[in-house]
Amino acid sequence: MNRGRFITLEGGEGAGKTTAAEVVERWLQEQGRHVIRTREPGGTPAAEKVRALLLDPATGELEPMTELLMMFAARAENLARIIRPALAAGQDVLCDRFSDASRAYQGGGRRLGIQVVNRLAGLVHPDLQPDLTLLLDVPVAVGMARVAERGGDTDRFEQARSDFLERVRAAYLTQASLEPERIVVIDAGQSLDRVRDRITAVLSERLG
Ligand code: T5A
Repeated sequence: MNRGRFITLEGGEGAGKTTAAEVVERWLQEQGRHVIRTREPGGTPAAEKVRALLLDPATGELEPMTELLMMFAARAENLARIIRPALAAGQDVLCDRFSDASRAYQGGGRRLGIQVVNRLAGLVHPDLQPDLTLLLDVPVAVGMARVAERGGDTDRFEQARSDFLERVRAAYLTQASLEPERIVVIDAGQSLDRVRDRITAVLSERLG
């Protein structure tokens, strides 16, 4: 049986990944694909507990390496229990964030650098990379305004300073420039309708 396709969504805070996920899932289903949706950190009961700790503002400051290792610990669980079995069964997997988020947030934002993240990725998923990554790119101020408008409690990362979020954005864009075959940058500062249309066009072009 052919392995399913592994598609990831990335972006800074308030970029609109949730909306994008719905567009991608519907498009794949219209192609007759069985789609498994998951997210990181999270996706399994244990990984969701790690997520809760990582996102809770009450956790306070963590050593950047601690934060990175926790992201990869959760990822190892998600890979073993959700992602790999689904791909092996021929199902497509749509994952809200994956190792590019570690490159951007811990590598760039927390200044650990890309090499250390790549070494962990090489240990945890040496044989598996996303087939397609949609990077929803939005200026930091626009994303944060959306988060504020959405209301509700903000998590540990949404409370980060804008210079941290600028480094995250820059690291994402650098990664996209290094891997243009895998990572497609979507201008997520446009209206929702335009973002939806662009995502659909990219999916047709890359996976149709
Ligand atoms: N993290 C994660 C790491 O640091 N390292 C890692 O390795 C990993 C895996 C996870 C956090 O963990 C960090 C990064 C994250 O901070 P998360 O829930 O995945 O948290 O990430 P968030 O960015 O917090 O997810 P959100 O659900 O808050 O944001 P979304 O999904 O990007 O945005 P969404 O779709 O909810 O949109 C936000 C608001 O904007 C509106 C929406 O309606 C919504 O109200 N909106 C638009 N408005 C106008 N025009 C558009 N084009 C719009 N698109 C969306």
